[in-house]
Amino acid sequence: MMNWHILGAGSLGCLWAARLAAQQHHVQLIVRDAAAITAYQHTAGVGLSDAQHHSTQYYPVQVQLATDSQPIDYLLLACKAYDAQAAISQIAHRLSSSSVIVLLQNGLGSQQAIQTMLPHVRCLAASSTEGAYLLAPFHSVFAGQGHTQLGDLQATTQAVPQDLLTALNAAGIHCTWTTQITEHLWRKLAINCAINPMTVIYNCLNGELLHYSERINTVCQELEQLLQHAGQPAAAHDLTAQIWQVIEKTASNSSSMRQDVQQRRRTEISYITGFACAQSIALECHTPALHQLHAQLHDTLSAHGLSTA
Ligand code: NAD
Ligand code: KPL
Repeated sequence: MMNWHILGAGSLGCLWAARLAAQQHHVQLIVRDAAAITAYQHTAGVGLSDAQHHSTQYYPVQVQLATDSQPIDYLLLACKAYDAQAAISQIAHRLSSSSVIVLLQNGLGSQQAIQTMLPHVRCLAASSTEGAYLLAPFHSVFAGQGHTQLGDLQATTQAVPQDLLTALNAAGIHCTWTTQITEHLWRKLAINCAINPMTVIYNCLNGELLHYSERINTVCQELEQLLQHAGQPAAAHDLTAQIWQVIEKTASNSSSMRQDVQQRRRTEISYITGFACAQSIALECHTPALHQLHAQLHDTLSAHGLSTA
């Protein structure tokens, strides 16, 4: 059995906690403060429901604060990208060179920042198509079955963590090892850059982006160039066609960023178009339509009274 700490008791944190606990792994949820511990003590445990809410199971996992002294073997970092560095700083003293961290954050930038903070810790980045939301505190709904790609963020001579992959798959966390996680993250970033901001700006479902095909195509071409400049030719290959396929497949979806705006939650803009624009400047890649998109998203978030960071 493995010892897992899960930092961030939100949608994905609870989804992973429940499935790992169901397999008898030792799971500790690391929560923000004493009030969160008290709130958890008033629940029946971490709840997990299926998408139709037909069945719910509760798992009595333990909760603790970041200040706990217990060393950490396996850590799942399940907070938003903008909270990731601060969250890791709080538990950094509990990590060692034998710890393994799985980073679930969307976008790019937070993962590299954490690996830089912790050069001697094995950081695995995840790119996942699983979907979950919270029905109540500590109660997650497994809304969309999906697949998770996992891989090392920095070059390593260490072996593929087969025990980890076996344990995750046995827990129903369908995952595959990749030696190209950065390529997957860049490709997902490009898809999210092309789709999510426009669904917020035009307040539309993914499929309705067909009405803005000229703008999408221009942004896609710039993203292809950016991926080439970033040394990611495989991620750039056929990007525009791939993005249109995702739009078609997810036509009736409201993007995660649009859902955040509608629910008045902070978005991960800085790790999506913000990161892409910063990279295009650093790499001297001319992407005017992408910068315009980022600026318009920024203004739209401001108009909604939401954070632009
Ligand atoms: P969430 O907002 O539901 O949960 C994050 C949790 O982390 C919150 O409970 C927050 O209070 C907690 N947190 C933040 N800083 C903390 C700290 N210092 N100490 C303790 N707790 C802290 O987020 P989520 O939906 O689970 O998403 C997590 C990441 O996964 C995001 O980057 C998101 O984009 C990505 N993601 C989510 C989904 C999904 O379906 N929910 C799918 C794919 C990717
Ligand atoms: O990942 C997505 C998101 O909503 O964040 C997709 C569906 C690919 C684009 O909306």
